[in-house]
Amino acid sequence: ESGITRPKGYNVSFHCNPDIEKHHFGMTHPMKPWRLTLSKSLIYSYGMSFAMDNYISRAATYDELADFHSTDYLDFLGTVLPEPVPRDVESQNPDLKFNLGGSDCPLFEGLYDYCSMSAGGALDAARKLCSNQSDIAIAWGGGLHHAKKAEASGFCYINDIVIAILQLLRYHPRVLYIDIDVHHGDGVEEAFFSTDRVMTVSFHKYDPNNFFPGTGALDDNGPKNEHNPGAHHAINVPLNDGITDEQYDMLFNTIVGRTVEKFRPSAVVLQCGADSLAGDRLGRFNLQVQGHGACVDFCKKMKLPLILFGGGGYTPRNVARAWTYETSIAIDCQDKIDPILPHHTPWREQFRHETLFPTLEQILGEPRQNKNPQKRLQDIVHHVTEQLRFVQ
Ligand code: V1P
Ligand code: CA
Ligand code: ZN
Repeated sequence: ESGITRPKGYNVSFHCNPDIEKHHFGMTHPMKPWRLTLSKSLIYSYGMSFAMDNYISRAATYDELADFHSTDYLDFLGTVLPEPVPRDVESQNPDLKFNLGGSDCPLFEGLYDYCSMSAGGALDAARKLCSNQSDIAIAWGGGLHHAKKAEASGFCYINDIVIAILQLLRYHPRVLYIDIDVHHGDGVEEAFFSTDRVMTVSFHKYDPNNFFPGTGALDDNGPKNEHNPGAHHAINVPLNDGITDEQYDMLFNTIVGRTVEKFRPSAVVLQCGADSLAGDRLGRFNLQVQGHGACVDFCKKMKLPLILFGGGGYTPRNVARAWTYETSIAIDCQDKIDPILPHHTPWREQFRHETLFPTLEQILGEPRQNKNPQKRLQDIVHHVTEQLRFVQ
């Protein structure tokens, strides 16, 4: 009755695990795994599950995690116990091992299970692409882009994206990674610094002194020694507060379009962190659900095998709206769904406005001041275009 049918000529798989959603980082921590429950309930209420292959993802094994992470780190992660008293915001323990146990990466009940399950969903998605069973694989529980080989960082313990890309590289000669989370995708960038088989492109708020993680300047493009095949294969798009849909889409289409032309990837991974939306608790941009979703639409139109991952997103109702709209784009029913939220959605009280596309005024009252002059955006496009001359 919803009119939502399977997309013609291609398959979409949806990977989730209700056990991920039960975990929590602590009362005051901004990362809320239940935002996945909220997103899924909205997606299902629209009837979208009938248009996809739905899988409950399994937990990744120790060996699968060890494809990227050091065994010292994994062993420690597997044995640490939750802290009896949660730490105050910003308090850091000077003897933290592997950056575990601070305010950003707390030790909570079931931490290892949480990590192995989010990596499991990401790997399942990658495997569906490798076996050609899916053309688009969606894992909103994945996208934890800050984790390093032997270090937790910025709410991320296991880099499920790196593990998924390593799986894709077994079948695909070149993988393009794109990151629209408001934060720099530093962990993924660093993991592939020395290969020309992965190109990373991150759009993010950049302020080396006042915004996490402080890396990702325009001219940070990978170690530039002449023997490094990965030189020039990291693209960074540093932005200021308040960027709008229109500006972001111009940058995204131009930069991603030219990158695809030059790099010719055979698979694409898009991290759809929803903290780049207006009104996010940690973010600073003025993006709306439409502008965020336009990035997914652009990637889908490239007609290459595509993974959609989640990532950040700290105002759960907006996260749910964005990932619902983006699921509808993946299954090609964005023009069929009702912009008025379905009435029988559980958690209905979470959505103060009854629409999938709230206006900036509804979200913020007063939109955030846009500190991205047009001239600066042109300089960014120019730099990236010059950088791409070095590719291939
Ligand atoms: O700013 C910092 C560090 C902690 N200080 C010593 C500097 N951390 C940020 C981390 C943001 C992580 C984003 C993850 C992702 O990219 C991917 C999932 O979205 C941070 C912030 C902030 N406003 O940037 N931590 C916290 N806020 C925080 C607040 C309350 C409780 C715990 C952490
Ligand atoms: Ca980013
Ligand atoms: Zn983020």
